[in-house]
Amino acid sequence: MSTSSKSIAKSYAVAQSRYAEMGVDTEAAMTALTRIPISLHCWQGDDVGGFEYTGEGLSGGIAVTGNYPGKARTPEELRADLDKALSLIPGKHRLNLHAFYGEFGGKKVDRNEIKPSHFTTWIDWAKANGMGMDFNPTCFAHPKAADGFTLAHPKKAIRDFWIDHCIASREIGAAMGKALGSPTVTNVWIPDGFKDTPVDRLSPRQRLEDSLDKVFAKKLNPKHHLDAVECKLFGIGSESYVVGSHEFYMGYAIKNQKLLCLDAGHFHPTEGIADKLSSALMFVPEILLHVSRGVRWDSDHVVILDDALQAIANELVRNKLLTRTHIGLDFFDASINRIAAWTIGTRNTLKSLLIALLEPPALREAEKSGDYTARLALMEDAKGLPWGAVWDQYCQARNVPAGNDWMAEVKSYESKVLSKRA
Ligand code: RNT
Ligand code: ZN
Repeated sequence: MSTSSKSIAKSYAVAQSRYAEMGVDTEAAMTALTRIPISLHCWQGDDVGGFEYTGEGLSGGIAVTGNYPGKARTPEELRADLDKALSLIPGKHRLNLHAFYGEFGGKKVDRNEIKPSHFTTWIDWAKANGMGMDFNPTCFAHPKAADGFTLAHPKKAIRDFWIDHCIASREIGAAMGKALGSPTVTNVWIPDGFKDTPVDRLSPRQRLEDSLDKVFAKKLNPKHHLDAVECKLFGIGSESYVVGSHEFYMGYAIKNQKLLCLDAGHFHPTEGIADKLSSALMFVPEILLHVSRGVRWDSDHVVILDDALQAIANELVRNKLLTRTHIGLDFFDASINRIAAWTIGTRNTLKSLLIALLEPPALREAEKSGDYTARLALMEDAKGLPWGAVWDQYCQARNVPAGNDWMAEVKSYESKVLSKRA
């Protein structure tokens, strides 16, 4: 049964007055939500496969499990799937592309040879959709990354190859940002690390700093392009040591005033990233978020509306950090319908932001007056406020299915399109 527009309007009216009693303007919250773009990661659509000539398997200590039928095999299929997902997500968003999703016309174009021209169709597609784009060098799934090191490799020739790839990626990012009139965040993540306990933890980090300095040597116009660096605690095959740790990149980003990328799955399993935002943003210019969900390890499960996600959204809204935070997604699940995965994860991220935007001012007032009993009581009661009715209204007003109605669209796309992909 689909959600009827009459019942949505009715529930919303009740919710609106309930929130008004608490001093919350639901219309203002919805307007604020429309201004928050989420960068959808292309790699959920094809299990981090990319479109290169090599067919090199995924590597770099990240892994996708599952073989749900219908994954995108070509750029056209991936764009069609993204179109479908975007039609089920309220608001204007962005596309986050990895370098190995370039369109190389079946030719061997190695990573150090990529050019903005390999991304023209993506840029045109984003332009037609009124979307900005973000970008990433792909420092994995390549023979020159096979021994687990890239920018911190002991061999200069290998380091130089990856430096050139990252430089090429920044140029592509800048071209995207210029073409689309909104800065592209190009995020450098490398897998470099050791499976077992290293003797020398320092030299690889010195090499990484040197490589990054070379990658970032050319100044690019911040109107078109921003650099981010992503830290990590461990990966599969780099359990004992990751060169680009949190401390490394926190230091590097502060020293060089780069964006720090915080991925929700890149810390100890019970460590959240929410509490890092207010601190990091005192010292780095901006933040890139990789909203993800680790289950026991950095498993990149689809984002759900859990406490960790809500804590991130609360921090961003309460401290007015949204203008300096770029929100991107980073999960990949091949065990369920991939378009549903995008839709669920993105809608949940938006829901968490809406809930944060609807927070009653009484919480902060209780804290200010030193009444921590009231703060806790209000915080817990706020969880029961009718935000779901506001969400449905938000979706309906933007011509996007409310409630669970989007699932019917995914099912129909699955039978009409995905099931035909062998
Ligand atoms: C890996 C990082 C990185 C990747 C993507 C594909 O642990 O999270 O962001 O997931 O670049
Ligand atoms: Zn990430």
